[in-house]
Amino acid sequence: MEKNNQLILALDVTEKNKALDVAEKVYEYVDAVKIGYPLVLKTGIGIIEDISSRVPVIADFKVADIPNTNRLICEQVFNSGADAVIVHGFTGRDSLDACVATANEYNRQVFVVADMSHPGATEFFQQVSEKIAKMSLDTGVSGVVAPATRTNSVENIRKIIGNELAIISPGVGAQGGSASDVINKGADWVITGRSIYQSDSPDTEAKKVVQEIKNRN
Ligand code: 3DU
Repeated sequence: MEKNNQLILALDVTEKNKALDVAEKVYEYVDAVKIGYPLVLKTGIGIIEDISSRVPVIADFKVADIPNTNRLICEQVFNSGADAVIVHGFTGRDSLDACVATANEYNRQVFVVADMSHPGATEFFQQVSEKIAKMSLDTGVSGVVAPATRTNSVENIRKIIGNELAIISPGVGAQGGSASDVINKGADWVITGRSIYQSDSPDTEAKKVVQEIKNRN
């Protein structure tokens, strides 16, 4: 994934035509499209191939199983044409290693969820997020996911991972996070879904985010 506009679209619509229409409108503004369970469960995994012919696809399946099952899941994800997969780290190093080994076979990428953006993340996730960030170093992953809704977490995780890993950051727009703030705190890309795909003009919304990032102080 090339770092141009620093924007990743979260394409969480459930109708194939809507997905293709929104994607078509925003291709020029996004560096990747993130596709997860809502769209794949409704339309089938072929949607990843459809979109990946135009732009890199990050498959957000938050893979969280034993190593063998993780390997089987990642094989299907990469066979579908995805460029990267998002996996959980709390399942432990062996489960993460299985994802990375599979990604290496396909020459693809892995991102690890280091912290989450919703209020409930403070109940359990925050207590392990630093450990997950540390564990992710030297594993061969490309980066971590950290929340735009809590930029102090992004700042902290950036200190832990240095420049070795990228940070992709969801929570901009509908969840209240600011694109310029989280990029200033160390994120490489922001992830935005609803504020773009629910808009009457997804291209205008995507362009706004890109301009906010480019013009930030
Ligand atoms: O809130 P939005 O509609 O902009 O979408 C955010 C996307 O990022 C959505 O796909 C969600 O599942 C994902 N995500 C988070 O929002 C927060 C996380 O910590 C991890 C992933």
